Amino acid sequence: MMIFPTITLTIASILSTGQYDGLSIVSTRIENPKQLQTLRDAGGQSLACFDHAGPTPMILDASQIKLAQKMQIDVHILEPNIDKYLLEFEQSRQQARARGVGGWYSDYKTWSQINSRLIQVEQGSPEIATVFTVGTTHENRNIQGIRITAPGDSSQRKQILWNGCQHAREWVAVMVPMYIIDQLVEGWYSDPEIQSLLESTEVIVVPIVNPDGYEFTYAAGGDRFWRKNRRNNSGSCEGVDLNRNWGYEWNGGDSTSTDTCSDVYVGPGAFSEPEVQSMRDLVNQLPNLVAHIDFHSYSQLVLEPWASSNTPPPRVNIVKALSSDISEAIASIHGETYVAGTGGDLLYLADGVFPDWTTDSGALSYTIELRPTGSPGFDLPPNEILPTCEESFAGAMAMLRFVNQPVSFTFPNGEPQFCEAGLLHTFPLSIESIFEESINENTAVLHVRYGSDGQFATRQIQHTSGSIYEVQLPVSMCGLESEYWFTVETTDGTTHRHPFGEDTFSVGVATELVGWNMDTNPNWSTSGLWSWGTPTGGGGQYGNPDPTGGATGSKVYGYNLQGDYENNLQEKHLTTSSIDVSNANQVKLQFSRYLNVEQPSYDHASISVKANGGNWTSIWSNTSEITDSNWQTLLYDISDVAGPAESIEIRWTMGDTDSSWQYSGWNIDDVQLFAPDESGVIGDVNCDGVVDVSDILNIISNWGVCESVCGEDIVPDGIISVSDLLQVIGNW
Ligand code: 0X9
Ligand code: ZN
Repeated sequence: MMIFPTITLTIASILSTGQYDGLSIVSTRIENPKQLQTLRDAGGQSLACFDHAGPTPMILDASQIKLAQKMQIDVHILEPNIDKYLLEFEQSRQQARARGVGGWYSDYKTWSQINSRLIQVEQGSPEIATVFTVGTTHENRNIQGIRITAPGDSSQRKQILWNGCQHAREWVAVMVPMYIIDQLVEGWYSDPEIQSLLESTEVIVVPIVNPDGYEFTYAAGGDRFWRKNRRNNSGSCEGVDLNRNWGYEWNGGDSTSTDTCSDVYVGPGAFSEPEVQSMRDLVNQLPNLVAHIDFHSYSQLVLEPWASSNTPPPRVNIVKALSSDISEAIASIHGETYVAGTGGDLLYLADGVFPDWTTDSGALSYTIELRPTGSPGFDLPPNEILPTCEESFAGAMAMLRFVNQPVSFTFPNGEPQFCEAGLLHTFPLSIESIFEESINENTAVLHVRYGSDGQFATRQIQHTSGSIYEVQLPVSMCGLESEYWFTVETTDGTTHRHPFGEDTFSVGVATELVGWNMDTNPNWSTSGLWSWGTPTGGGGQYGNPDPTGGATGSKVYGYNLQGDYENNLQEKHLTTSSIDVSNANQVKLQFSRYLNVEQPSYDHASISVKANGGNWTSIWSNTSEITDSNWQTLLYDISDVAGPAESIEIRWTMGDTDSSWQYSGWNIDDVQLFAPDESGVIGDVNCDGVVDVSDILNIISNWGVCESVCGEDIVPDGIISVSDLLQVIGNW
């Protein structure tokens, strides 16, 4: 094994520098940006800027830890010996390489290894891949990029930019763009979908925007925790934070600093850095740039614009539709949650960042913070490189598909889950054009059938106003779920289907056992500041303020309708009266939620159920900070507790809470208990479970128009006709 001595040498050289002597990796509970600034000014290094969602990891020496404690910041030592920690990480890399699981993705790669692989990709697939130099750094390294698109004239194709590693220490953010390149190139030969996407799109990937900094994190005498580039600031501290150097809101004061020693140093001027200049010039040469992802680590987030303010970005619905597509696609691979939302809600505001600048240039732009969620931060174990790449590729594919599907369909109030049998279930649908195409508002159509077989009926969807349409979804009388999809035409005559391809939506059928729309006071029992009434939009010291009305109507049950919950709160409950569920063996709880609460290390919100006067069983409690800025409809299966019971009570709990950071707490509306219907039989008109002559007779005697929903209207097009007869016969 020739490779052994070199590795030992690297490890030895890491150990020999002594640069981390006396330093510890600590977890701090920073309360405000000023505290962070004070620690930074004293020479402390933050590993995650300022993160209001929880503890901020930092590298501090003994005196800085004392200073933090003096400011009443909780400090918890995670790693007292950084050299030992880095040595162990180095050993885990060595083992991962030796095992070789994941092939090229078994371990992180240096700048030159990345460049060699880019060249290999180009040499293997010159018809679709072209390597180019984006620009040159302070230390004269080339920033390399690759363009991937089908052969032929690409001037009319949409363009997407994916880049990694503005921040030197975020190693996995280099591997992910490399994997995307590999998969697209491989897919060009084997996957018809990727072939067709590359015929309509040009993909530009720049895996390492900051090669000087990246090399410094590997170098003997370098620093594994380096973030910035390597500008010589002619003083004791080097480097500019490239992701603070962009010309959009440059040096605006949100997570920025003019101190050269700061990790968020903005640089001497907007676009002062060669790396940022070259990426800017690249983007300026992409006339059809429609979407951009700037990959970072870590926290597992899909961050929407703007980073620099809480103002909604242009095309906010579309921005959110794509981030939720990306987040869902990521979760579908290994089940990992990457929360989608704005920086202001999920992380912190930051000025002068790359995706804000591309957003301003008209693209749909995101920051993706890769694995892990927290510890061990930048040193993601090598065996997680490949899974991180796989899930991120799925996210990238979601973006590729999205920009090639120029009409976006979204459910402003969420996708319906269960509907009552035999009713027209009405809900809003938003249909928006993503690019220039305009939508022909009279052509929105619902395609629906009962059960998962047979002919779909079509029903017109009415336009309400703006991008909003009203869907009236028929729900079968006999327990069959409704399966459905939508189409709309753009004025160029093209029909767009949602969901894409052959996919469909479906809603289950359920009977409402009991429901409270909160328009009248249910008079449930309360403690603390729980009360019924109209929320006032107050509070929001952290997170978002309360709403100013209900999900429907104006009244809700809320914890402090005037504002935030209290510090040092004991559990305070809102408890329903006793509910009879003796006739249901499966019970689902649905309600609308508008909740803001700090993460559960500090503050708690929960829901519990008790059966037959027994003990409370928790069915949900917050597992992270929650900052709702919209009403959401949520569904919980409470059959385990309520299924076998005669009667139940449900309670919502606020608290306990800790001694600081107040949020606006619970708001609750439209509480319903459902019992799902047993599945029905296709073709069965009278819900007796058999398809027979009585069903035919029913159809004939009700021949003609069906107002609302009718059992005889088996193909639910609103007319009882031959198509319904044929369904009966076909399912005899
Ligand atoms: O601070 C940054 O530049 C990014 N986070 S990182 O930990 N990788 O440094 C976040 C940039 C985007 N930020 C917001 N949307 N707030
Ligand atoms: Zn970063």
